[in-house]
Amino acid sequence: MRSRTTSSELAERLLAGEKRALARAISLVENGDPAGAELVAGLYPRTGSARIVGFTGPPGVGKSTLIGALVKELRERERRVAVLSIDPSSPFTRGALLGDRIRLSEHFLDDDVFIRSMASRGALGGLAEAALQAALVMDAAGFDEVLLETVGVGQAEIDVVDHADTVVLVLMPGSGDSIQALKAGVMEIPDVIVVNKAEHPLTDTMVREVRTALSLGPGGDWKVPIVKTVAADGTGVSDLLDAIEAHRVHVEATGTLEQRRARNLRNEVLGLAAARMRRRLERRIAEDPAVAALLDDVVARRIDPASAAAELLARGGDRDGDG
Ligand SMILES: Nc1nc2c(ncn2[C@@H]2O[C@H](COP(=O)(O)OP(=O)(O)OP(=O)(O)O)[C@@H](O)[C@H]2O)c(=O)[nH]1
Ligand SMILES: [Mg+2]
Repeated sequence: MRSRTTSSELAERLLAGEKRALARAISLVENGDPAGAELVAGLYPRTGSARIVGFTGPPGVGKSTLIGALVKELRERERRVAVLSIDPSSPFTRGALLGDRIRLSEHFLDDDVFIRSMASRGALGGLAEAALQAALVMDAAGFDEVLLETVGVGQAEIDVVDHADTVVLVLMPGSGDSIQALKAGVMEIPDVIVVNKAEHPLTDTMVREVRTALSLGPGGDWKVPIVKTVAADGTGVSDLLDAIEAHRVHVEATGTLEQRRARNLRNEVLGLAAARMRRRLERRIAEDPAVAALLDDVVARRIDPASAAAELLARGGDRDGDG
């Protein structure tokens, strides 16, 4: 079959680090093409050597600009870098802005830099799954660093940033909501915190607030560094990279990298399964008249919601593919 031969050929070109093959592979997973899933399944044993760094934070704090500056810094340190920018809130590939910004720069012709954006368009709840697969193929393609950008919305079953070995929270002066979320323990403590747009006069106030919020938390064996950057002109970007590398050295030295990856992968499997289950159930509700009738019974107060949920699950017998 055509897809089978192209798939092994594609895998070979991808493992050789060919950017066009990587772009093609990501399109396959983005479109939910079975050839994409097959490709990832075959490549998975060849993943695990890339360092995955996740960047999260409120909209507009400068994550993409910062990543653009980091790519430049990483190239100076002779690393091969892949970037995946994920925007779950937009039906458009708004992250194209990131691609454009870097494409316009010297990296466009650089074989050792690969940049891709993904939005929710078409992916129908499968965005996180597609993004994780994309991160895996970037890893398999031999990039030393895979940078993931997501807006911290935290309402999905899986947050791609949890795939990372190092999580960087990007804030800017005035990101008060995030401070509250950190204080309240709603937001997981990141490994590195950036206060970007540090030319702003309220930067040091912000840094103090972050420090206070962190001091209220559990406090492990890693002291979360707070780095000030002006992504727009590159100020502090080298310090940020040093902080990210220090974290890497720390997790490797203490053996927590393996534990962390094991925990992340376990959560990914559960998250992916839960997301698929949810999509199946939603489809069932939309398509199966018996399920629609069950819901009507709940509305009419003939059956309570918990009993109806139990019945919905007990019906089982899925015939509808991969969910
Ligand atoms: N003043 C100032 N502006 C900056 C700095 N870094 C980025 N910006 C600007 O902030 C705006 C948002 O930057 P982005 O990099 O798109 O921010 P983002 O966090 O990726 O945004 P989303 O992906 O939409 O959540 C842009 O207009 C940037 O030029 C900085 O250090 N100082
Ligand atoms: Mg962005």
